[in-house]
Amino acid sequence: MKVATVGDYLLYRLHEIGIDHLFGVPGDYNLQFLDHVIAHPQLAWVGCANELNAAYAADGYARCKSAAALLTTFGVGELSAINGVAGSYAEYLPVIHIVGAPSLKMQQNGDLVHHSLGDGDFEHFLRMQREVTVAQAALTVENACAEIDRVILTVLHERRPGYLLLPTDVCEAPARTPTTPLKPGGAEFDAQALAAFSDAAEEWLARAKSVSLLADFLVDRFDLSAVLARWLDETPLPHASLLMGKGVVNEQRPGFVGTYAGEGSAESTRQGIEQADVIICVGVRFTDTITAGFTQQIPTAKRIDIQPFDCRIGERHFARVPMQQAIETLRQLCRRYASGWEKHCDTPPPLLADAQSGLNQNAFWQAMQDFLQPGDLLLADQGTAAFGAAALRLAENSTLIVQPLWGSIGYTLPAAFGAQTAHPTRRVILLIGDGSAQLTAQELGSMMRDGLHPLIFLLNNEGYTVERAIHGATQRYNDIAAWNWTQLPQAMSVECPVQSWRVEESVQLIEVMTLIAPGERMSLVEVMLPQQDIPPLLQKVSASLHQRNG
Ligand code: TPP
Repeated sequence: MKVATVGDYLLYRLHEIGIDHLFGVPGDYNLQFLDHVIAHPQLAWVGCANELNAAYAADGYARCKSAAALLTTFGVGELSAINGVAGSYAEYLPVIHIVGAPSLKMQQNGDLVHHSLGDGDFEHFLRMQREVTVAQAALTVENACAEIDRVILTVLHERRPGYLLLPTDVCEAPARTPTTPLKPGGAEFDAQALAAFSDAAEEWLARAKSVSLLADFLVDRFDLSAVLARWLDETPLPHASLLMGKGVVNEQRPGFVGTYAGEGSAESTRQGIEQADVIICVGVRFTDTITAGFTQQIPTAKRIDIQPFDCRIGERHFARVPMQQAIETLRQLCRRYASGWEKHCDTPPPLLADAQSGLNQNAFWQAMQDFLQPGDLLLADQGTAAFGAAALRLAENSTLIVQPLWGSIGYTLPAAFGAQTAHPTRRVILLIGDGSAQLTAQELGSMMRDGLHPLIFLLNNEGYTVERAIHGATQRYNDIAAWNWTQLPQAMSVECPVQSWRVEESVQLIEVMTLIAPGERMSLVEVMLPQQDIPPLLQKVSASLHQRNG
């Protein structure tokens, strides 16, 4: 692609790092840039219904590709997106947020232009974005190319969002095709610290009688799932992930004991992890909702903790020992010492059989378990959906997208749009509550426009059940407007290539599941569930949250 302007240069770099789509909403400060996007031979524009959804879609895309890009307009657009970008920051997703801004000339004059606060200060929003991005640049004609490179490299290194403010005249300023490719620097590495880490780990592993492993989302974010898989294939230690990183390990592999959630875990899962002499944690952050309120029993005294850029063994800290080197070191040590460790571990318990015939949470999750296929890409929103999905045993090569730390409801619907755009041939299954879907439902229209075909299970339990479980079970504030869900796709697409069903009985659900199983057409299944029914993990989490808020 020929680079003639700064706008072209930016697109060249985005494409170079593996981005093929740009999500966003037009505005007059980014329209010219959009002409360059449309003219780009490989990069596709993906228009969204609003900027919040676009940010969520970019986040979903970044979970499936090397990075994502988001385009909004100054002030009104970028501030609508900021919640989504903050989610990407909290949960480590490399999203490059490009904001089309008034020209430098207007800014220097202090013009009272639309979408500004009317005080001639054009940095209000840049200052706000600083809190949720790892690198920012207000581009000028002089600095543009170098700053674009710096921001992109920082985003790739830290796996968190960056911000580029692109004034209209800077976008059109001349630029040249880069002569050298972007070279992401590796994590800072200290050979001495690694040797000390290796010695200390050996001391622990040589005398351990049992060793377990917890892996979580940061393994995925720093692209080390394959490295971890090699380790676990060689030495199938008793292992688990937490909900946030569910899918990071193959749940069908020997040694997998279930999804760990502190006291919210199945007893055998908990014992399989907690009772080992040494517990190796890789890429784990213990946050409240995935540990049933910090009830994990993983004492520092028996924990080896591997983080992206440093490690700990007990109280000892090893700076500049990156995750990849730490994993390789532990893999070698496991090969040497694992023969002396206890081998028995339980497989994850099956979902509880339900004597009742009615369609309830239990029946739904059992049916969903049977529905899963290898390679599925699931998304579960932050209601009963995510807490129910925690108990599923995923098929091989499956992915689960959840957002339990940022926990912004409605996130998964546009994230499914982003994920399916990245993986058009995978079967995408969206599990979302009626309350959550009301926040971002507009993006169904964009998915239909683009011919995408996720299978959507809309859990209709008449309102905010997860909130009812925490507080105000029957209060009006936990009710929502009753929508006619099965009619919605029709209203959102003139062509409407969607099939929709409403199911009230388990047998209906199972029958519909067989019809939609191939995943070749977009399907919306409205699943009617009891208003106060919640999955077991959520019972424990909500009790803990209620107590903490009290
Ligand atoms: N607003 C945002 C953006 N995010 C939130 N997490 C909340 C509000 C608070 N909140 C958490 S869960 C929830 C709310 C309002 C209700 C979710 O209801 P629904 O999607 O219907 O799921 P259910 O638990 O009923 O299955």
